[in-house]
Amino acid sequence: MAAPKIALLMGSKNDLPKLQSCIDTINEFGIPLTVRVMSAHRTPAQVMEFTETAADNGIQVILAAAGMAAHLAGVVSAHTILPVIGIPVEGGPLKGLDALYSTVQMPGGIPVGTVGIGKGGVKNAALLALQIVALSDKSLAEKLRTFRKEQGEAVIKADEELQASL
Ligand code: RP5
Repeated sequence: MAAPKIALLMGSKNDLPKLQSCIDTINEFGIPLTVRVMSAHRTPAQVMEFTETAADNGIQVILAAAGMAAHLAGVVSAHTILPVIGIPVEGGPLKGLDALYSTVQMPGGIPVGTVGIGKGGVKNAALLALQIVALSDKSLAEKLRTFRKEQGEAVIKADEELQASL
């Protein structure tokens, strides 16, 4: 099995169903992925150990997903200069707004690129990670261009169908 180029970390196994589309998207593009449960609060030593060795292990980008007081992406970013994409997980009493603020409002010097709450954000996290890997992978870049083209064609077709039905 090829060494993973992308890591997806989540703060709780309970987050997994909300992240499945991220995993599916990365798998569809054929890029090796590792998926792990680790928590900035509950297993801080594991987060640090994984993150500090990630680059040497061939990881090119880390996705860090957490809900509520979501510190995972920030803590990960504190321990690596790999690009870190934070995914605020929807849920809890505040529906993910707490996770969004916790993830996006990083102090200057420790960046986390943060996607939106919900389905679109989860998909964009996968695509953004793939686009980072594509900087050094021409075949992946071509697949991403094809994806964009087909996505646009689907919108044009939907518009044509709408016009025909009016
Ligand atoms: C966060 O707290 C996790 O990412 C999860 O979204 C939330 C609640 O975790 P559980 O209590 O469901 O394990 O750290």
